Amino acid sequence: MDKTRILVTGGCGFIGSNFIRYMLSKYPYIIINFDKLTYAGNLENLKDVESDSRYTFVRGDIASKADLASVFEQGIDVIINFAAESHVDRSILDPDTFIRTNINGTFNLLEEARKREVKRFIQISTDEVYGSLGKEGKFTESTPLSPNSPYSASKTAADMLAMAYHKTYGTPVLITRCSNNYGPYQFPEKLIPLIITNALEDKELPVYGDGMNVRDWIHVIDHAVAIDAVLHKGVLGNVYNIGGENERTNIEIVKLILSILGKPESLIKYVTDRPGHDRRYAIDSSRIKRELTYSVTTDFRKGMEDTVKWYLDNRGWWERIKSGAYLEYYDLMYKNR
Ligand code: NAD
Ligand code: TDX
Repeated sequence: MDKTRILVTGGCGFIGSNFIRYMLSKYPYIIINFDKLTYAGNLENLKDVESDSRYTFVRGDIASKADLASVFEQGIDVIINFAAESHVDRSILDPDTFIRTNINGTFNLLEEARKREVKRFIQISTDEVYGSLGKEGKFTESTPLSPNSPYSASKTAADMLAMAYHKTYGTPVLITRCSNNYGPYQFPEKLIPLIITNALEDKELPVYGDGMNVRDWIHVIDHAVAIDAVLHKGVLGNVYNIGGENERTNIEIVKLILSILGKPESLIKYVTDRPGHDRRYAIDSSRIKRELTYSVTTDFRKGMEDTVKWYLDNRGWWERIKSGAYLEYYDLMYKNR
């Protein structure tokens, strides 16, 4: 059996938990999930794999060198860094933790990778590092980095550190930059789960600005498959864009959810725009498709119907989140809009 030991940071969040489940179902690897359990980390997301002997959970903070040292002493072959503060609106309200986790945390992981000679370090980045597009064009891997929010600036800084470690120390870094994910276990502060769960509760659906901002949506499992390809076939030092080939305006997404649920459009409420709101993201994924023979397989309509069904079938999961501390943030976020 292959005893490769993979450290997945942030594995209790949305993408990390889907990725761990996917990897355990496909490979014999040992997975160590290292997560701080912030408001966004939830042990329930991986309840079904807890008894798998190849899986271990370690509570820890990537911004703490001491927490990291103890996990690295056990031996790590591969690092996949999902751990991050991930919500743009929160980064606008309170950027501090974004700098600490996304920049200092990634720096600490790179230092461990350098000292302990891990075989691969995959930095999970985002298309937001490229900034905003007008009506035409797509981000390629060589588009200049031009982040607009504290969140995307912190992710850009982490990418630059990772690339500098590759060039200076030969650290075996690979970077992925994916577009907007959707699917099960996404925290209900992000557009799609917020709209689904608010609609189920017959609450207002806040749409920022004119609702015409465009995102390129990808199912979280298609993202997991792309990371799998980068892990096994990616060339060290490369950046790989990952897109869903599925550009939609926000208002289209909201109306699609309402039509799947059979709820009225009168729930929609246009609210004050997000400051510095990026207008359009579109990804050119030709490199990963061509060089790593990757393709997206989830049909968007089917993926959205399955996602809506997941939130219907897992009401307890999101009701517990929405009745807790998250409410405070929600009130702060939407009270003056
Ligand atoms: P998420 O907010 O759902 O999960 C983040 C996880 O990281 C949580 O489990 C949290 O507890 C953990 N975490 C936060 N700070 C930590 C720290 N200091 N130490 C250890 N763990 C910590 O985020 P997500 O949507 O799953 O995003 C995962 C990664 O993918 C992020 O790096 C994000 O930038 C990137 N990304 C997200 C998207 C998207 O659409 N959601 C798209 C592209 C890239
Ligand atoms: O209530 C809302 N109303 C609204 O109109 C929310 C929460 C969002 N929006 C808009 C803002 C964006 O144009 O919907 C779009 C999507 O918003 P988010 O779900 O917050 O995602 P976004 O800001 O695009 O960032 C996401 O994709 C890239 C992730 O949160 C990041 O972690 C990832 O890097």
